[in-house]
Formats: sequence, C-alpha cells, structure tokens
Amino acid sequence: MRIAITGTPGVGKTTISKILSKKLGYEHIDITEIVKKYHLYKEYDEDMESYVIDFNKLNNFLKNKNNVILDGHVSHLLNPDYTIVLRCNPEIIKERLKKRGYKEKKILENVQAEILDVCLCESKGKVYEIDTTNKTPEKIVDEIILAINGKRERKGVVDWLSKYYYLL
Ligand code: DAT
Repeated sequence: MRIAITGTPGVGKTTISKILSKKLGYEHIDITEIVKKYHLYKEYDEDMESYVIDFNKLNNFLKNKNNVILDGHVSHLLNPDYTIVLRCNPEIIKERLKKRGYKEKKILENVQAEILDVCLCESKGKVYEIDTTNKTPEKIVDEIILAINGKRERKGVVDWLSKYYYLL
C-alpha cells in the first residue's frame, strides 16, 4: 500500500505524515528531502527557489517501496494506491509560508494553487479530501485512518474560490 499525502505547501503534510506513519507502522518518505538527498532532480529553479523533479529518477527510486507514506505536493503523481488531499484556508497557508521565509511570488503562487484546487484536480484514483482548517493533527490523522479503513472516497469539501477570488 502506497499512501500519498498531498496538498499545497504549508497545508500540514509533513506534520500529518509523521504521525500517520507511526500509527500505521509505514515508512515516511519526504519527497522534497529525498529529491535533494539523492539528486532526483533535473535542475534548480532559481526563480521558484525549488528543484525541478526528475520523475523518471524519482519513480525508479520508489519502485520497490511498499507500505509507505509519500509526503509531498507531487506525491499524488507517484502512482499511489490511495491519495489524501489536505486542504487549508489560504490565509493560514499564507501566514505559514511567510514564517517559512518564502518570497512573495512563491507565497502567492501557492496560495493561488490552494484556491484553485490544483492538487485535488491532479489527483486520480482513490482520493479522499480533508479540510484541515482548525483541526488538530491528531484529529486529522484519525479521520484519515477511518477513511482508509472504510475505503472512502471524497472530493469537493471546500470552496475557497468564491471567498478568495480577489487573490487570483
Ligand atoms: P507541509 O508539509 O504541507 O508544507 P507542514 O507539516 O510543514 O506543512 O506544516 C506547516 C506548519 O503548519 C508547521 O509549522 C506546522 C503547522 N501545522 C501543520 N498542521 C497543523 C494543524 N493541523 N494545526 C495547526 N498547525 C499545523
């Protein structure tokens, strides 16, 4: 079983993945970390201050991995059996990314991606979407475990667009 924990940067993927992997006894794989560590990228994009992932290399690295939590904003593209899409109020994401020291342009791109449901729209197969806003990590993890056990699928739990369209 490969579980993808996806969502816009700042939504809480790593926080949730760490707790979830412990509870399920799965290996936690932080995609951003392994891409850097094992040079699974094509180049560094100075403008976006991020690595351009080489998906051939990344998929090859992951090919024999089983019972894993894939933690990253592209994890839904890595052939998971189940995809959890975390959502969070764009204003909260904005504050978290500011604290992380992201530059304005990168913050805006990510806030807009959250408003436009980018990770959700890209997710295929079994997908379960959760609005994490004002929920504790423990509560979110419990909800994920219930969803996985019940093989639940759900899409369309938030509508940021009608409230935050002016940020686009
Ligand atoms: P991501 O991995 O999606 O980039 P993260 O797990 O690093 O996000 O979380 C970003 C910040 O938000 C970090 O300081 C922890 C905090 N956070 C994450 N989930 C939270 C939650 N459910 N409630 C409150 N704070 C949370």
